[in-house]
Amino acid sequence: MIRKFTFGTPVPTDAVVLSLPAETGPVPFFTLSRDGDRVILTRKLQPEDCLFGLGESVRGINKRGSLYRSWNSDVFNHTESTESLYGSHNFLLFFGPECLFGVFLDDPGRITWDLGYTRSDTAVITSENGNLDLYFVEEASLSETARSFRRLTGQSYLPPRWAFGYIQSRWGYASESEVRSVAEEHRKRGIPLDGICLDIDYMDDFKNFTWRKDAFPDLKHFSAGMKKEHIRLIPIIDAGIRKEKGYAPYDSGEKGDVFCKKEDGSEFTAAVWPGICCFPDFLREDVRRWFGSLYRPLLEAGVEGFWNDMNEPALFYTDESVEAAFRRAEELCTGSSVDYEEMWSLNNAFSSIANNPEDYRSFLHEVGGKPVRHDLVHNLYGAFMTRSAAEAFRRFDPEKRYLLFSRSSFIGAHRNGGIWQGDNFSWWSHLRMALQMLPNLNLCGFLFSGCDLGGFGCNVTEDLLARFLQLGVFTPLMRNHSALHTREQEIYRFSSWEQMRDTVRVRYALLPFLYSEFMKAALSDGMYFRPLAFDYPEDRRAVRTEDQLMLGEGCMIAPVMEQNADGRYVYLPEDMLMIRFRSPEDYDPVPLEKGDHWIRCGISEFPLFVKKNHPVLLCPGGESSETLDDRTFTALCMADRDVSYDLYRDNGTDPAPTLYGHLTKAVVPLAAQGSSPVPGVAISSLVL
Ligand code: MIG
Repeated sequence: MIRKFTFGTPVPTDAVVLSLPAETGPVPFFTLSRDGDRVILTRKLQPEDCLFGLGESVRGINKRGSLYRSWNSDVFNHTESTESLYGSHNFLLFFGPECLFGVFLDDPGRITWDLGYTRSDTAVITSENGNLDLYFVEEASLSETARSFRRLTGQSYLPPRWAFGYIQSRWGYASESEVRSVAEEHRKRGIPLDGICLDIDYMDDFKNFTWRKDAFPDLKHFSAGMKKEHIRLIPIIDAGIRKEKGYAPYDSGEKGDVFCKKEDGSEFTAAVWPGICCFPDFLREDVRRWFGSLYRPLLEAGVEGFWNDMNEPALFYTDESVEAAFRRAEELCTGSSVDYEEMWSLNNAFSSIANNPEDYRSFLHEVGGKPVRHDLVHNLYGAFMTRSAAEAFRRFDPEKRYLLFSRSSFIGAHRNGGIWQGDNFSWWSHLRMALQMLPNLNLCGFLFSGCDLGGFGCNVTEDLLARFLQLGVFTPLMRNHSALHTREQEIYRFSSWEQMRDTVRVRYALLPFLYSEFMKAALSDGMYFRPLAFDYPEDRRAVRTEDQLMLGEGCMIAPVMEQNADGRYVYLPEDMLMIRFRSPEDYDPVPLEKGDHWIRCGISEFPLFVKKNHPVLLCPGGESSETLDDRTFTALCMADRDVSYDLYRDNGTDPAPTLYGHLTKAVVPLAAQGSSPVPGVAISSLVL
């Protein structure tokens, strides 16, 4: 059951697809209060209550105990205490012995989530603007509540099949020859690869929708050549458009009056990579159409995938924010020296030049012909940029699925694209953070997601990259990405590249299986990754497990996330089959009983756990998703009855993926168990 309440005059956010009548009268589950514009929801928490949700945010799977703010932010450098990341996903599930419901604030402005932070027994959710639709979702189980919420917000984005391949990315690849060499280094070593991202360096002076003619003289020819080798180019597009007469996107934008303005009617400008930029008003339909049409030359050059960046939007500086800092400096530096308090003020004055709150208050959008201050709808900007791109791809070729993932997002954008988890660091703690974020992203609809494997900022270590990749085997987006000036992070840069290659090869052996698991989750409004609580709500241990995830219908992952560890403890809420992988050809299937287990996992090993009567299908793999042999499978299953498997197998780009069928051939005959080298485990081969 879904109930809706409306406060003030909400701006359309495109978050929900069902239009429900708003109720009047008291809201359920919370005490409601007002403070000026603010709408405040307060609820007592019982000791055992757990909170799941908030999508992209730091800390645990269970969000209880901390404070979060919905305010999309460019936060390279984020840590455990960062309150806001790149996206705002305002859905939270309350789960305890006496409660089970979800609350969704369809509110694009700033929200504070004090989830047992100020008082450990109280949750306080504050909408700062007070213009919002408030939804309560109540169903019989956690999974059903999640499903009901997705019915409200719409089916998750479906990427093309090739997007499940391994993608190599690095800020700095600047020419055809560099990209070609990355491709060759992978191919020559047998490291599977499906895509290479082009970061801002492919552009002419970082100007959107241009590319450097010296470095990419014939992009169409180049991309066609790469595609023949089953490698896609995935260029980046940023939000800001450089203000420069003679640059076509600026000229047409100015002509169409598409850019956000200040109150005095002048164009709002701020510096980002290309220098001084204007910002398209993505909230306007005509502007989305205009911006979307700018992707066309790249689509015509054969590009089938994009990533959208800097769309919080990130602002390096404005004239105003620089002036304010200098003014403050002048105020402080009246004498010849400053005391330590003044020194810190000075420091703050300059560090708030970027992404300054005043700047976000200083420009306007147009909604329904009326001006709306940016800060009141801030969290929609990236989502509407994604929408603009997705709508353009559908217009360009309605028969095809494109890859699209964005940095900034809001619920609703999950229908149009995936997201990556932003600028993480090459830290073990960020490996754990990535894992913990994934189920909450899924809960908010973002199934196609993954982190920068190896870590974006600072220098990766060889073992950390290996462990990141072992998580990446299971994340729908499997992309190795790193920042300019950091240690080179391509697999082939490391002495143990063969082990990492084998890890990627396992991904490809599992690709048809993981693709099917993804499609089943997406098409049924389900979750690809779930907290263990969803499958074992009665199991107190499972409910509090923070370092393992359920995957698809019957799997569980538990990656090693500590340096120098030779394994880890894993909690099995029921009997499961462990498959400890070293390569697609070399793995240990081990049936394990419910309970705690020390699982040995040397640096080149990683486990997958599978519930009884759920087969895992391994194919022989291949160097790309398009060349892998997906007709020959080894099915592994701990079975006490005949089982079958629903396999999705299609051309990978049709708008609707097709179910190959109830894979009757995947029936694992009980008899096979007798001949299995592992007692109790059916290992059968099948050829489609
Ligand atoms: O200010 O395009 O998150 O993935 O490599 C940094 C350069 C801009 C931020 C993205 C990152 C990308 C980088 N970008």
